[in-house]
Amino acid sequence: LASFLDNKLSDDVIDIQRWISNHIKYTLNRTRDTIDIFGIYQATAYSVRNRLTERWNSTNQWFTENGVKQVNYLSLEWLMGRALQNALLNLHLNEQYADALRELGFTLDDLYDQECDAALGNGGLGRLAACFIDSLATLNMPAWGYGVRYTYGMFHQRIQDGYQVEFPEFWLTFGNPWEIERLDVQYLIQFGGHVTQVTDPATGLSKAKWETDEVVRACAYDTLIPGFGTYNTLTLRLWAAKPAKEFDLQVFSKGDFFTAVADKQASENITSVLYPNDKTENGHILRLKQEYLFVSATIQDIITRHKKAGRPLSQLPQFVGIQLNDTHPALASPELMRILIDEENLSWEDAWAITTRCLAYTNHTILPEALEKWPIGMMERILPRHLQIIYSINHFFLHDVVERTWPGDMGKMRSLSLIDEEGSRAARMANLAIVSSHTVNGVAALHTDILKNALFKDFNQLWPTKFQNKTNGVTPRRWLNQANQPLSALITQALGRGDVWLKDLTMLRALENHANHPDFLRAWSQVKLQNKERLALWVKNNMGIEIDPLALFDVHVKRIHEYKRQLLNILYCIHRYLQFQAMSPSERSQCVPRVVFFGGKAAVGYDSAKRIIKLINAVANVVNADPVCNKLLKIVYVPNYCVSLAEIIIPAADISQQISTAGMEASGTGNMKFAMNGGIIVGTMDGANIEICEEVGEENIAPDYQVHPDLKAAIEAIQEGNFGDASFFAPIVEPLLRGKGSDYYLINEDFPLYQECQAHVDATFKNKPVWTRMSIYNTTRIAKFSSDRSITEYANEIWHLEPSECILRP
Ligand code: 26R
Repeated sequence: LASFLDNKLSDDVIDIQRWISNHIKYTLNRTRDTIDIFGIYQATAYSVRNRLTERWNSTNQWFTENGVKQVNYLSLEWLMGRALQNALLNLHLNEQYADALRELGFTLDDLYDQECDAALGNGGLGRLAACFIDSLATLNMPAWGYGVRYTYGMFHQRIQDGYQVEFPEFWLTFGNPWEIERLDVQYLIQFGGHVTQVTDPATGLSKAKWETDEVVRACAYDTLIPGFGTYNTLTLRLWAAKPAKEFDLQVFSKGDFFTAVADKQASENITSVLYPNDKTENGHILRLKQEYLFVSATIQDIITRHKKAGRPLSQLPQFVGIQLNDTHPALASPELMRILIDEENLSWEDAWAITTRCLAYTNHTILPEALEKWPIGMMERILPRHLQIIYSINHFFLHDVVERTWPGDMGKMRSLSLIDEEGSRAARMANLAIVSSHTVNGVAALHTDILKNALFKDFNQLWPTKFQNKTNGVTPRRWLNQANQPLSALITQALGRGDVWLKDLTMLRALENHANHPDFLRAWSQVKLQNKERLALWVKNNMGIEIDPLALFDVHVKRIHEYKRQLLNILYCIHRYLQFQAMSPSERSQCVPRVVFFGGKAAVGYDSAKRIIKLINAVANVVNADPVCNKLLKIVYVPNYCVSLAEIIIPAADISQQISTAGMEASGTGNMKFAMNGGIIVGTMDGANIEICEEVGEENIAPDYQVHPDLKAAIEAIQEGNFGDASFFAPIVEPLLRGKGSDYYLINEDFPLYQECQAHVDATFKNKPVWTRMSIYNTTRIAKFSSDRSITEYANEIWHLEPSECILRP
């Protein structure tokens, strides 16, 4: 048996074909008459998964045998996108698979399009987790990702009559060939009830006993994460809620079997839906239960794995790091405390030392409405034992730490307390996360400065060494190698050392030697044109709009939010349109034609964001239908912006819009993806834009603007009804006319400089060699923003984690 099990899959085309057909026949139960393209995709996915399984088993055995420290990345969101192409490219098997499938009558590109995105996240935070786990695997870091297996991830967006309409995305309807259901990995999760003090018969000491009144089961689903150019393969473990077997048999004994069974199914609701990132959804009981189920299952799993390795709990911090992706998993702190004290009988002091040595917290936003707070009453009902523990943590913190540092300073007490006492009382999850962690980090230099000097100023005074910066990064495997194969091929050819540069983007600097060769400039702009043609084709096929690939492609894609200022961009579009209308034909012939792309989703309950979507579409309708102006300006609202669409859109951009109100975008990661693909940033000095500018050089981004009658004219055009129902747009544009105080996002203030910047873009775009060189320098100088750099810093400065490359082969 052992020798059979140790057999390794071969990379021969014929073996690949044999495995695919075996899956068609034996896994899917299909025949030559019933197989279809989706079935071919599924069988191909299963055959790739087999290879990942092989590597995954060896990797885990390797980590266990070597007794390495492992980090656990806890995130309520994972925006993974598609898996097939990523796995084939990371395994260097895409050519063999392309050949194998071609002989069977299929192209890989057709198969890729069969896969739906795994969209278990809202935006930046979820996609960052996905980039990070690719880097963790590629860098041979011993790591696990933990998340939630939502039945409904991000909604599907359609634009109907210019409005956003949300539809559920049934991503699991046809099964998910990438996940492995782990019926052998399940934990019970308890809620509700009350806490009593009992005497421990063993020690005679009084201890807390949590008598719960609800229990569900968390069931593990594993997705295997291939590293690029390494055998190492990691786990992303997602939890799904299921009814527990161990429930209240009393309900059944009362005789109402059907009601009792139906009630039990309700437990599955806990993981049924991804919550949005806006304020309106805060305070939902189901979200609190979701966060707790996630955290409890994860902590139980981490402890189980630690014990299985035969280690005492006192050694947990030597072998386990736990990274909190924002405060969403902050209950990990009281949950770890509860398990260590109530179930493992450790003392408070020992439990606290272990907890704070394991945990670290990353903050991703300073917007007050996105800072989590849980009402005390709700915590009391759902998690009474955890509330008790939070009170105790707070008590020790305020008395032993704050009071000793600043005796009698009530102001400090109020700002540092884990409990918000103003208005109705609530637990502040950021404060809990900071107190419970050994390290707190921001996600860009400016953002970390704001954390240290404003949002968490008092905490920083108390523990100045606790705060660190870890500037975000994105994985070049997905955002260059996968999304932009023509550019990736050009770089590989120009550097002449294979594709090792995909593990070390600093190598791209060498391309600057070619930046004055006309042949290289031509090849570079040819690649951009090819990507623009691909996007133009997509737009024609899916939206029926004709666009000119030679026009300047100006792209603004990200979640729709007032601080990201899609409104500034569309007001500027209106201004341009009015200008074009006023021009003579000869003046118009001097202008640079542009296509302005918008894409992104508004949170379901975010009224202003939804009005902005409608305004963009209303302006697009008018402008695109204007025979005089539509040669010079087209506006395209790409519906359902998601990871797989980003892969088509980003490589096609000449410029990208990164124009958040200064101080509000923690980092941004789209900015890095565009620059990596040679797209020039039009941006404010916000988030990571500042650092990108430092790296690529001020001369290679469109100059910063800070912003008049032109804005007023644009707003009046809206008010006159030129873009439909003026009253619908009044709530978003009228505040801009009311003066500084009501223009919260500084659209008016920044408008003049934005105009100047855009004029500069037009002038530069006409000078092709200059423009192409700018594009090249963005790619060659983006190395810092590889998530490999971010992860290396986390490993060295927060986790103290060593790489460990698996050299076991079956
Ligand atoms: C609690 C709930 C209401 C909630 C709030 C906010 C859920 C999700 C969010 C999303 C936030 C935290 C987010 O996505 N932040 C983004 O993180 C990116 C990765 O660090 C940054 O690049 C980006 O600037 C930031 O907005």
